[in-house]
Amino acid sequence: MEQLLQQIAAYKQEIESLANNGADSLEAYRIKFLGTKGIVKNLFTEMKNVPADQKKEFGQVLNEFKQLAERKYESWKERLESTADRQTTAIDLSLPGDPLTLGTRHPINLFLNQVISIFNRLGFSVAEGPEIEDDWHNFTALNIAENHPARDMQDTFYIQQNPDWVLRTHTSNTQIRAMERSQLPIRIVCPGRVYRNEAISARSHCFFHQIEGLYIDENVSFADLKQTLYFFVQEMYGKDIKIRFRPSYFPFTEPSAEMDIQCLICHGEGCAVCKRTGWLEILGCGMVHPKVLDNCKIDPNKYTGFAFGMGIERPAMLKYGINDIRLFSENDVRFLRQFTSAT
Ligand code: 2U9
Repeated sequence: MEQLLQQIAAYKQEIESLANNGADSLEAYRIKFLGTKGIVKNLFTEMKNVPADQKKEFGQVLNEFKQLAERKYESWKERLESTADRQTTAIDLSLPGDPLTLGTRHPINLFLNQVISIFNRLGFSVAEGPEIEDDWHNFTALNIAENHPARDMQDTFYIQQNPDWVLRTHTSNTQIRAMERSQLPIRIVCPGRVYRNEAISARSHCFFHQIEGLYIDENVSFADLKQTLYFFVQEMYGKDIKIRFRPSYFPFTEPSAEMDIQCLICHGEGCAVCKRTGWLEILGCGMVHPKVLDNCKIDPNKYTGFAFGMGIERPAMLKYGINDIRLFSENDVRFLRQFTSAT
């Protein structure tokens, strides 16, 4: 009797310590304790060896133990069933999935990436530079004189703490830095944000984006410039695009020119977009001024180069049918979500 009671106490402990694992463990438990050859059955067969005067007491202990083992089985089973229930109701495979909201590329970057990819194919790599720039890299090195109107407070944002610093007015600062640093030849395009102190309207903003290009080597000619830019617009707007060059003036190039493409809307007939001229001005360009080469310690007698610059917002507005430049910088997701493809 004593021995049996000890045995039962040990079984009770075992039952209490069971971790309530999965359905497999539950079945193993059922067979071990409650099965036809299980522990409970075996203990009942031990009854016959218990002295008659102790049978009643032993019977009670045994019944109690049996109930404990059965309760354990029932509660364990119940728990398993209820979690299985929850799992099947939580994931209803017949419901439509949650849509994955993918981000979209900003139209400015879509346009810039296309321009960059065309110049990549001609061997130009991308160079980037600071948006807060010193006077030398934004103006002086570019042959923009002290009294040039571009430096005027009306056009340039100056940094209050240091009058030598400006918000760059073009990405040309990056070309100057490349010329000061790089091994020749140089073949780079410089995309980025630039700042001008202008009133904000549907047509103009106090910051916008540019891409400029620079190619410096021995024997680079104006013919190279024309062919490169012609290739660019053909890739961008189609093989049949018509172009023209008009003479112009920039302090950092000599000679300088502006390049027009035939109007994309009226194909030269004259319309509101091209102001009845049949042409759209798309970029400025020229041969790098010898003084600019000299400023960057490049020998102008040995090396020549061409440069160009174009604004991004105007042609991007034309391409995507956007009528207000402010939309680019308002971050309205209803606007941004409309640009879903790479084109
Ligand atoms: C270096 C030397 C020369 C870059 C150039 C232009 C002409 C030009 C404008 C286009 C529209 C600026 O965004 S815009 O307002 N740019 O017309 N940019 S040549 O010439 C350089 C640049 C760097 C060292």
